[in-house]
Amino acid sequence: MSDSNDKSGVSRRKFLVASGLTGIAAGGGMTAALLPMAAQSSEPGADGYVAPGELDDYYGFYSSGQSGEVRVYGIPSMRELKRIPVFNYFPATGWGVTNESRKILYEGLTPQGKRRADKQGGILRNGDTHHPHMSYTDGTYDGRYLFINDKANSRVARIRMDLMVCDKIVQIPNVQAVHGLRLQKFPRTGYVFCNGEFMIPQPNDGRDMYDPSKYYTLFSALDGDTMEVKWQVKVSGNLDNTNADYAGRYAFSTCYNSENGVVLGEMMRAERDHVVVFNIARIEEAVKQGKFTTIGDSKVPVVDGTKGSDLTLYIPIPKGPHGINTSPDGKYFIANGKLSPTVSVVEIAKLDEYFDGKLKEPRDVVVAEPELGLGPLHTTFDGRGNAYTTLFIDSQVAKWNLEDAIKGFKDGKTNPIRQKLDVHYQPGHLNASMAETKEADGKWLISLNKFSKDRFLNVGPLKPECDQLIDISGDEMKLVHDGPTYSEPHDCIVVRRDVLHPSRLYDPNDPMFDDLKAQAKKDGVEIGKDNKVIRDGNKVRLYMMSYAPNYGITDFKVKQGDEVTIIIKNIDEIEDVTHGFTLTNYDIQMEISPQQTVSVTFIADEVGMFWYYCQWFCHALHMEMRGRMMVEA
Ligand code: CUK
Ligand code: CUA
Repeated sequence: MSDSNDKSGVSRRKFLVASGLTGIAAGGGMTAALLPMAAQSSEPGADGYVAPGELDDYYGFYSSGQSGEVRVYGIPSMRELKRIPVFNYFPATGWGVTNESRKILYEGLTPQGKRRADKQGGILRNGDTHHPHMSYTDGTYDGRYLFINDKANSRVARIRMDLMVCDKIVQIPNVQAVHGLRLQKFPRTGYVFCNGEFMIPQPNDGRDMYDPSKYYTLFSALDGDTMEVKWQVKVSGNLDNTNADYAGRYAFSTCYNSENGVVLGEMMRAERDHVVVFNIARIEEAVKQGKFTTIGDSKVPVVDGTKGSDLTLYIPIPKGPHGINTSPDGKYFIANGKLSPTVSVVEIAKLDEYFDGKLKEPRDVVVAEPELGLGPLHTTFDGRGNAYTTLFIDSQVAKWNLEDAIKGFKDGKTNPIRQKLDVHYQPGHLNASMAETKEADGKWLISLNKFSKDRFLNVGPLKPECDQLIDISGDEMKLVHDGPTYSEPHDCIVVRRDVLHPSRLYDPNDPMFDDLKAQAKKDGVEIGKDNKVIRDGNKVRLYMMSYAPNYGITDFKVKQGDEVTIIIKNIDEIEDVTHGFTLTNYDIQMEISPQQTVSVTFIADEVGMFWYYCQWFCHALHMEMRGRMMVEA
């Protein structure tokens, strides 16, 4: 079987259109009414229609806001393919239940985070994901990892793209509300840059909490390979969104609270806030030379990048800027005005001039500031020189031309706006296919709209969002599809499918299983070969295999109060034959995919007979796949 993610997408697409036409010819008027777009369109698949059995050309990776997970979509069909649990608890896979997931959820927490988790049975329960971004090599996606922030508990997670499961979570010390997150694009990722959104007293141990003038926040860089926080930068004002250039030299963040306010009125006072630019080489040099401090019990080096520092540049930007987006040619970044109808275009080459002392005024790096409409939040690109900006208040996407905006800034008359398209309603992020890379291809754009109002069947006061698919391959944007999504994706990236090569089965030699193998070795057991119960004082370890439709052990007994660990390897090698282990009335449930080994530990505190069963439908005899645990008094 050939790799389904190769570039044969083009030929599949042609086949799709051809077969669509055949259907119309054969089926007469009725079929034509159902399939008109494929027939009328000169652009293959311009309607976003992907026939049953056909594969999408792109993956969409969506955050999920306060649901705490990552979602995987097919684009352009907008079919939801998978939910990857990250900062949430997810019974279907046992995320937050299995020993392996609980270790990932716990070990990267700060001491304060661990104390909080300990009081709640070892996990933090909430997450708020906003910004999913895929690792880069040389300015484009390399398909290794996806990183995502958690605003609710100030964490960053990494997802392995070969398995599409989370493998690391780290809580960022000394900050609250990790919001903006972007990755180093060149030479590779490299750094994961993240913003602590809220200013807090430092150290936050009760001493200065009534003196907001002492509050500040930090910009953090972690190492995407080790997931260690390498350094932090103390800044003036707060930090909202962030991004990086395509040369590995700069990161830049928006600030909507340059006033250092703690209530809304105070945060709104200034006509201009700012973008702060971080000079990566200078920061690394300062850390190397020991020009840093540390905060509280954290050992992370903190350098001073507040106003006046030569590590940073503060560019005044009107007013409360939000999203910040780098053009795929690497020449510009765009700060989106939010409370100002403008976006500010900064030429990245001018940052070099500023840091070299050739420019005097921070505003000299701004090369355009077009007025686009009300509430510009985020911008994306088509790789053909055009930018697309969401207008939250106007409920529109504005398409505009970058070079014309720069011309207009000089001559005061060139109008860069090409088109405004109504979206439904109140868009936040938007992202075009591959637009966050130097391979932006300008085919599809997703507008992630905060309100759906009347676009779907009414489901009560809490409604889905409305993500809209827009064809941007031609001169005009065309709205082609509405897709409901639930609480509450902020952002997504659209990734060409050939970038990814996910595994079909787990690899039993994956290092993720090393801990279990080491334990098994001590117990004289070979995982995947033996079905055995090991007693070790009041600890019981049960090793078994699963294979459709059987468990290796269908009866075992333990004593009340025993600490029981169940270790199961699914030895099926057939793709998609996932088993599960649910221990009834013990609140335990987990997934075991082919060639995966998982474990769960619990105290057998209730006496009696308890059935366990497989909860993933795996076989005609799936209902019969069960066994009994006897807990003796
Ligand atoms: S933020 Cu949500 S719409 Cu968290 Cu990226 Cu702008
Ligand atoms: Cu195994 Cu259902």
